[in-house]
Amino acid sequence: MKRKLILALMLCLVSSVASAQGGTVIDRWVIGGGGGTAAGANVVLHGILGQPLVGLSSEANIQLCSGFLCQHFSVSRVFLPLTLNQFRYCDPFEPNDDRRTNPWGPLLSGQTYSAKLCDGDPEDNYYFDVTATGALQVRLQLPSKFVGKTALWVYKPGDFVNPLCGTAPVATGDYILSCSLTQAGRYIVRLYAVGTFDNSNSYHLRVTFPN
Ligand SMILES: [Ca+2]
Repeated sequence: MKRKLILALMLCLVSSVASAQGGTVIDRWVIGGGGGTAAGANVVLHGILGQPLVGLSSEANIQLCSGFLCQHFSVSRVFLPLTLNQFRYCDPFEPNDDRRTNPWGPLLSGQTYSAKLCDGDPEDNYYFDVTATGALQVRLQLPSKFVGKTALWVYKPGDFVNPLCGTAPVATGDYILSCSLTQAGRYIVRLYAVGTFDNSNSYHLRVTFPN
């Protein structure tokens, strides 16, 4: 209740100032329910909760901005919900956080790939294409803080739910997973860490399969 009262007073104050300066108005359907900035190491969030209209109206000697983001944008409309951040992908294979929609690939048999599981990077997914049945070997080398906290799963073609093989947690820093590929097609390798991340050190992944 107190928050609503403060908000109402703020809107009345802005509106009256605007009117006194010569006719610029804030539309009555503008809602200002929150706002502000929260900053971390590499992330800045601008909160605009409850602001369906963000824009700038100008006259000769006055400009009114009906939203907290006007200092950053010159757009006339912003639609809810809007959350902006400055998250930067921490390896060249991202975004690859969803095995169904954006796995990176194809991985080449016998080639080692280096990537990271960073802060805000929920999981990494890759695919590789198999043309013949046979043995699969996945070698995963982990930075020390991921040992005992990382899951590694392989999914067969057309099944994103039940892993063909894998393990969780991976208990050693140099782990080899072996299983049989009984059909040709596109396979998924999925890995993620639970409760930790590493912005500096890479893991190394190598998949070997018949092709
Ligand atoms: Ca990653």
